[in-house]
Amino acid sequence: MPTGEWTVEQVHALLEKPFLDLIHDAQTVHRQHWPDGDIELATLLSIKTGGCPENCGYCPQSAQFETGVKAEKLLAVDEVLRAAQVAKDAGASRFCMGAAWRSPKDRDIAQVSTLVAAVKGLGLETCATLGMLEPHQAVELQQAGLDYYNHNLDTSPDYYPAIVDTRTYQDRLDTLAHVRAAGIQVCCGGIIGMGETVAHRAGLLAELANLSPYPESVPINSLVRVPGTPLGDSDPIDPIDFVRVIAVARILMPKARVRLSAGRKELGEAVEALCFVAGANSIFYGDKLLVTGNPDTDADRTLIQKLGLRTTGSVT
Ligand code: SAM
Ligand code: DTB
Ligand code: SF4
Repeated sequence: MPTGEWTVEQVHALLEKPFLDLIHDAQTVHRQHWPDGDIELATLLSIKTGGCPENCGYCPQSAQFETGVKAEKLLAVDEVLRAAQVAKDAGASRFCMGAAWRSPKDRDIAQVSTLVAAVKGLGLETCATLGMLEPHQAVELQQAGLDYYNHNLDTSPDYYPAIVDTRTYQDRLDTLAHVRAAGIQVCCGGIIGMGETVAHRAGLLAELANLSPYPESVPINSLVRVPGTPLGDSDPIDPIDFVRVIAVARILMPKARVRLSAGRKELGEAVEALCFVAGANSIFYGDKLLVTGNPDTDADRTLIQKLGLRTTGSVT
């Protein structure tokens, strides 16, 4: 996949382009690179919920905040397989397993490897997000059949310390490098609505686009404002600004799956439709994200039918 050298200033200028010009440019790039125009359906499951030692200011699963999320143990294989089968039957093509870990232990990796192999056996693409990985852990997951690893940069390098201080941006980049070296495809994106400036958004997008190669999947989350987290009473985002971020992600990373991720309940159908025009071609599909809500599958089926969207899996 080709990688462009984008400066933060260039990306900032794109974010501030007249809206109709920006959307036209993004849709043009999108049509060139994705002639089928299909939308990927990815379903999430929290396989290990809550009790995380990190202090990411947006996250309901940190043990440092009172959010009402209880710490649970890793789910058993049959529970995960049941959820994966439901996702597959509903039309998902990718199944992403999330764990509230800072960095898994080797015995966690062995257990997750069993889960990955079982889910892969159902004919689904597999993705996992487990926190920071060592190189040998990434290799073990790849050998178990892991197709994608999700590890978000979340925001720009300069704004990152305002959001989390229990790890560094470089820690995130190191894990992404280990994942890439192990031959796992990279899923990496960020969150909009954490009080960041347009320059910070440009910094995040430039960082993602300049990864070499850039990620195969780019989840763009709109902050889910969870009471009890430091960012729980952040100002809501302007939806047009969110669409701009999707459009610029499409222009910078033409071959990536740009995923409309957390926060879809608040965006509403019309803004989501604009995001598809701007080049989003993946959504999280299923009633729940990790611990917070998502539009239910019936609502998404209606949206898919209303817009006549083609999807990677078969939705009936
Ligand atoms: N613990 C692992 C990690 O941090 O990489 C994996 C799970 S963590 C919940 C995965 C991602 O979910 C975070 O990097 C962040 O981008 C996203 N996320 C968490 N809470 C969110 C929220 N309230 N709103 C939007 N995105 C959120
Ligand atoms: C991503 O970028 N967003 C997902 C997934 N990758 C793991 C997680 C969103 C979490 C939203 C809040 C919650 O339910 O915990
Ligand atoms: Fe832990 Fe991940 Fe939540 Fe941060 S985002 S607190 S690392 S689960």
